[in-house]
Amino acid sequence: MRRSLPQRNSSRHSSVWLGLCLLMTALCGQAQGPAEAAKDTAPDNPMSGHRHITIDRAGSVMNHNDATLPRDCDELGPDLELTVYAGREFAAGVHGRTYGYSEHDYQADPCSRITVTLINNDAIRHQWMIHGLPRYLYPGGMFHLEAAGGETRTGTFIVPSDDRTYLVHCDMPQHMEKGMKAQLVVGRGSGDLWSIPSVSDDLLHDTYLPDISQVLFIISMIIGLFVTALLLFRRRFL
Ligand SMILES: [Cu+2]
Repeated sequence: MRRSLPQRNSSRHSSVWLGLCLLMTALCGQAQGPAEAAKDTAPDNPMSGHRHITIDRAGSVMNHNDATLPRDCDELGPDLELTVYAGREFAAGVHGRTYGYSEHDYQADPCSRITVTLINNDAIRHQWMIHGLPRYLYPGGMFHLEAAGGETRTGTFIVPSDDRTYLVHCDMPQHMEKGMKAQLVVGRGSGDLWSIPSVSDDLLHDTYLPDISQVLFIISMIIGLFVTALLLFRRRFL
């Protein structure tokens, strides 16, 4: 009996090691699952992605919906097509602005089906993102287009029936603050949003010198030089 005890211990150790190996194998197998899933959503694959998003290196379309009506719409409203250009040229000459859209104020009838084409004229990435849509139909309450530099993306969404003003913007850092902010007015809307270029005033105001400040500075310099020359002339010759 005493001689057979080490053999029993050895057998128990083998069982423990076998169990550990099986457990590690199972964990490794689980770890490969997300990795394989990540390959499916890699930007190299144009058909990849989440259920609500189509994405590749050139851009993305999120929450495209051209068929399902919001709950409060009995029937589909008019079709509206918006072509929006994005770029620095739409903010040229405006204090505090760097980026802009070709239009910053859009109008739509209730229950409209709106197809937006975002054309990015810049070399950097821009977005056209609208907020406040019903979350039961649009996850996160958003519809979202994103186009890399020089690229174009198109997508469709259907708005609810109520009169409301929706925020549209580019979510790249500082792009909204620098001018890429717009609004979509459905029906009579719910009031203009602040700081919409060409529509509403900024909430906070920066102070700038008037545009004629350089001219005034030059004129004052000329007057100063003239008066100084006149005084010197009087002191010397009169
Ligand atoms: Cu942008």
